[in-house]
Amino acid sequence: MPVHDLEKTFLDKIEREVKIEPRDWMPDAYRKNLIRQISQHAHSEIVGMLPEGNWITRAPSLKRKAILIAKAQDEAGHGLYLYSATETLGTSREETINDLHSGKAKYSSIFNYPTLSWADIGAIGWLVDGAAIINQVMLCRTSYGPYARAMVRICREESFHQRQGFEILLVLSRGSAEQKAMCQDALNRWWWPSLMMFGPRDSDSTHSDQSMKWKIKRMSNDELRQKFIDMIAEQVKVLGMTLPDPDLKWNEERKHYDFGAIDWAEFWNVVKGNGPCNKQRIEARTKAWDEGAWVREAAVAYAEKRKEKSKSALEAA
Ligand code: BYC
Repeated sequence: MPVHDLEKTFLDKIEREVKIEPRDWMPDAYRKNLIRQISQHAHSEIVGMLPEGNWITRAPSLKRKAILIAKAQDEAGHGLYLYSATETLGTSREETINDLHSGKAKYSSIFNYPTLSWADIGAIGWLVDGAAIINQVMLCRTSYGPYARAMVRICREESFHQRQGFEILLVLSRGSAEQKAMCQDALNRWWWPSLMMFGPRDSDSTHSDQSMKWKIKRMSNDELRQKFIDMIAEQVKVLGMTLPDPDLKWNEERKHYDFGAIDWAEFWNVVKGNGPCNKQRIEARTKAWDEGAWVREAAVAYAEKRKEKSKSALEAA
């Protein structure tokens, strides 16, 4: 079929909300854009385990430790679904992971901030997973089938994560003066970086226009950010805490919360690799990859042995 007709069929599917599947024809730029976004999403899940991992050995009780381990394990699983979805687009996992280690591929800016107290684990669950859900609910309707299907399961697990985070903060917010202060301090530090998770303002977003046309993205960065702010500004009242933004105010006319200026210079600085923990995060991932080489080699050797065994069994039959 001529490319023109293939493209027409592709666009027609997008228009009719029919999912694009791995073996379908797709424009090169669509494939590239998806590889970029899905692999970055996978890296975020994997790197995102590091700030939380910092607290597994120091969780305040056995129950808290078990919950945190389960949450980090979910994130490893999310990373794996997403690496697999990336592979369906014709790229190898090694290539994708090399791009993370070499600094070519990004991961969410939020994971370049340190987790200084136990309350940070609550703030990550409530704010970071909360922001992730708002973004990912939209991605359940993304046009690429494997990505959309992975998102459905991921969103279910993320809602549990968000609730566990909120519960950690709720307990602290009802505790001693010291615990209350710890809770407020965590919110003060995580609020602005969590707003940056949605990406640059729409006017500065490179990919949004095309991604919206192809229905990879179904809502813009600014729309999702506003949705998140409206949700959190209400939920924070239950905690009896405040958000560190004096300009945060309900606007009756807009039916949304107004909010103060985001420090975009800080965002770009972190994205470019100069955040508080960028170096540490990549070093930890590279070390884990190198030290895990023997596991990958053993898995390949085992798979080959099994293949050989079933081949000889077939020949003997
Ligand atoms: N951080 O054109 P734009 C989780 C980059 S993990 C770093 O608007 P796009 C969790 C962007 O990549 C869930 N970079 O981009 C895990 C682009 O640069 P490139 C994480 C950012 O793609 C463990 C440039 O800026 N969620 O929940 O249309 C523990 C221009 O941006 C960021 C996802 O990954 C950022 N925040 O829109 C706890 C969601 N923002 O690639 C929790 C999937 C932008 O041209 N991703 N950049 O070099 C998306 O939905 C979209 O990629 C974004 C950005 C909305 C993030």
